[in-house]
Amino acid sequence: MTSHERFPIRGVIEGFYGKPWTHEERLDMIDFLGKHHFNAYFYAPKDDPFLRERWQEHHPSAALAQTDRLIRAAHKAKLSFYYCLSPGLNMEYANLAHLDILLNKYRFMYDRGVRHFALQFDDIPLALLHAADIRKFDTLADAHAATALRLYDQMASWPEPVRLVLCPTQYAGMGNEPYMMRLGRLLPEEIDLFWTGRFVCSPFLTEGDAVRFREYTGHRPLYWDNYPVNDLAMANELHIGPLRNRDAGLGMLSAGYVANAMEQVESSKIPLITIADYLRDPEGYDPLQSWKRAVEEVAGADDAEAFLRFADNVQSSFLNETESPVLMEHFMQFRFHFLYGNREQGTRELGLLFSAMEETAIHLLTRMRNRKLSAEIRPWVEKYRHWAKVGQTATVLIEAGLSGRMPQAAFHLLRLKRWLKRTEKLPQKVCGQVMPIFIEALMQEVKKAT
Ligand code: 14T
Repeated sequence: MTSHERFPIRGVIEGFYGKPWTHEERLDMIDFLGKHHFNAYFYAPKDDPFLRERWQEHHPSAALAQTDRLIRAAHKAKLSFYYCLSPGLNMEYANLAHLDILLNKYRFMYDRGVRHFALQFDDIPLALLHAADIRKFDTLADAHAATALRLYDQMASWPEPVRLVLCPTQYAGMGNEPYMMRLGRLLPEEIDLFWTGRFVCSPFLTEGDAVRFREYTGHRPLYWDNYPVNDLAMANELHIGPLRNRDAGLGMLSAGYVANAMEQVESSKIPLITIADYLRDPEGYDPLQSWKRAVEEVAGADDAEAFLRFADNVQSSFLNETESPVLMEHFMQFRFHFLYGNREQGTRELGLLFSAMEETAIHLLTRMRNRKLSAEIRPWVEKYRHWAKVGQTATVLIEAGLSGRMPQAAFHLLRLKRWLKRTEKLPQKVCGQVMPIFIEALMQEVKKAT
């Protein structure tokens, strides 16, 4: 086996569905990546029509002027700028005119200084659709390999060397699917293949799977990790927790690691810093320690504590099932006090907990230094503030019940139901099932008492 640098490609891909980053956000992200040990930025927003639906057309000149500035900024930051085209929605692979248009579109960017390219066939049907393609190719893998090989061959005649990365249509799985095996066998090892692991969003990426992927396809995988991305069905989650469950040995077994980021560019920096830590030292990587440092850097030292108190309730994702562990512990202790100890003291502490929760929310909404971060997380903080209101109302209901003031208790029960309804209308995922479980338990107590 040839000697191999650890994670040769360390990148971030703007590869999500939804509102693409603005030019300023991209410049800021490129600067950020350069300072954090990354070496590649992949330009691939799903909602830039000139990369996908209208791949045959050139970007309008205003967009091109901006791309020129991004390319220069990336090179200044020592990042490879990957220009990613997705022609698969309607391309006829057998059509030489289509191949020429595609090649010319890459060449156009080559002339503007780009040396890194991706050919993306993700999220299209796994079957050949055009009659000419069905006549010419046995399988979709043959068509994709022929397209990539022809491009790569023609790129080889350009003055300076270029790199080509390919995103397969079946980018998730074990690597032993017929499409993936055939594609891998037909392409030389220097054309890297994107792979998201066993699933589109893989809870674990393991050394064993990486070794098998290489045996099946003849390629070390280029990880496309769908974290922290939160598009489509995940849009109500905010992925601000640390990277987890990626084996330490992937560096030597892969062609690299590319993280798909969130539309929320500032929030993305938190998990991306933990990813940078993992890529720099996978054996020493400690998710929680890295996360705290990342929050201090992005939110700022003055606001880090408040941010972490909030983020404790916004950490669940496919990487981590835990939600609101601190809140849960408080509820466990409250139940102990309520059942066996000092009920008044328990209830008082509960009230303090929910006031602190509201105070944290207001701090983040109004006083956080990083205003961009504050604006991005606002819908989730609003949900958090609503849960604080639910909790406060529940507490006064408990107090009224304990002291036998039944008319007041009935009144607060109505208020509680109203707050609960308002809160449940907000779709953001905050506190997971921890608050609903607490309220459900309280409602059962109320039922018993009446
Ligand atoms: F190419 C890929 F490796 C990939 O992950 N493609 C998309 C990606 O752009 C998107 O951001 C990501 C997370 O939603 O997942 C892929 O898109 C999907 C995946 C699905 F399973 C879109 C719809 C799906 F049903």
